Amino acid sequence: MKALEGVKILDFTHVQSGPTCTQLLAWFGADVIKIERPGTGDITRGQLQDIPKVDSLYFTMLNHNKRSITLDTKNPKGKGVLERLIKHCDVLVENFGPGVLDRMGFPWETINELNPKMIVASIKGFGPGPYEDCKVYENVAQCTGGAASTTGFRDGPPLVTGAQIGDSGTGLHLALGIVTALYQRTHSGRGQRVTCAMQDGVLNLARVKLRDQQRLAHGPLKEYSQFGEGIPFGAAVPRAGNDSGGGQPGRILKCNGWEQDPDAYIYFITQAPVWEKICDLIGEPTWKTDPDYSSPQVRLPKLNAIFARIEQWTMTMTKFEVMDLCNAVDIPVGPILSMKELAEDQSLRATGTVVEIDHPTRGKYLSVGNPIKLSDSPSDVKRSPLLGEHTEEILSDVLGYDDQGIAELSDSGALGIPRQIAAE
Ligand code: CAO
Repeated sequence: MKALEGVKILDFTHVQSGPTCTQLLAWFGADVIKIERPGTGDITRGQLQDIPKVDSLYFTMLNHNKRSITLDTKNPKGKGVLERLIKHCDVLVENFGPGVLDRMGFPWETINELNPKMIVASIKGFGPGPYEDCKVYENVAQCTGGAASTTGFRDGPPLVTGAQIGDSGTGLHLALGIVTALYQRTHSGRGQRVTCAMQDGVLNLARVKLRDQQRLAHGPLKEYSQFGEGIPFGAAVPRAGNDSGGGQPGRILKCNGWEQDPDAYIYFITQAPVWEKICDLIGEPTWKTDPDYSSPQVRLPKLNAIFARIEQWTMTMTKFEVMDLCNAVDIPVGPILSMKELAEDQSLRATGTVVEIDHPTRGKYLSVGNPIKLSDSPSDVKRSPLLGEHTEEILSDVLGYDDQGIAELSDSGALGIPRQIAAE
């Protein structure tokens, strides 16, 4: 039995943030019923398509282990089906634009009346306040949540990151809110609202930068490169390039082959407890006792020169050779792994973090499996559903519609383009 087996999720999500959340719940065993607009479905089915008329990887990689029903929830009969699904399910998850559920006729009060045990989980761009009515995408959240202003190099513009901390990060936060509310429901018997704003989710992930903002009031941030370079700090936390956020100086250094390979680099941390081992490895044993180098405090103003010396050493080897030598003496380092290297990594395949999936119209493709491993609830990754693949199955098996009921729904246009009724 899987951890969330028996939990029924009405998945009203689209694009990336919401689907990330419901995919996780599905991997843990929940029955996730995805409602999609007839005709188009989740807009990502058609976005960034690499194969014409085939569900995009954008969609397939975010919607595993779900069932799909097409339903026009603005159609009166479609609304009836939605009401029955609300009564049937434990959780409704949505990431529509602000006010969409209300306009559809399903504000929280109505849902709570239909099913007082239902947990209603929502992602919006912003929480209550001046921007609450704004629509938001990934990079908007990265910019408004503090990540972009603190990412990049001091003398360059703000940068967004390739990790989808706005969408997938907020989906993760929401998933935790949902299972927490489910747990509370076991005691209270009541549903509740779970809301997560993307700005808040990003700020939570950028919390060390709000830490640094407050430290600034008490003096310069000495672990930032700009301190060693003698550049004064301004009023706000600056961009710190590849400096480590954890108080232990770190940089990305070139390795052998960097001239041809854009990923021939390694993250190197001059962590205080392993300083002596670093000195031995790079061939500077006198730095261990030299009062100009032996303590973290005296090293701070010289970090650029120190890392330049370490880089002379890392450039003599591949990133993997550096990793092997460093890890042999417990020095943590991070080779910059490309997506190609990760896709080909057999150990990630063995753990199910990278999985190969077969899809009826696409064929085989790679996806990221469940990164959260439960020893008693293994995740098997099943392909994403085709648009409306489970419409009849859900109507009959889940909601108890008979053939005539399904035909009436179909004729009304609630499931898609109405059936042609023969002329009398
Ligand atoms: N049947 C009938 N209508 C449906 C439907 C269905 N099954 N599913 C959706 N719709 C309708 C909605 O009712 C809504 O109509 P109205 O605007 O007339 O009320 C309409 O589709 C559009 O909904 P939307 O505002 O959510 O979609 P959008 O493409 O305009 O905006 C997005 C997309 C992501 C910007 C917006 O949903 C949003 O801000 N979401 C919250 C934040 C979020 O999750 N962002 C992350 C997205 S991933 O980068």
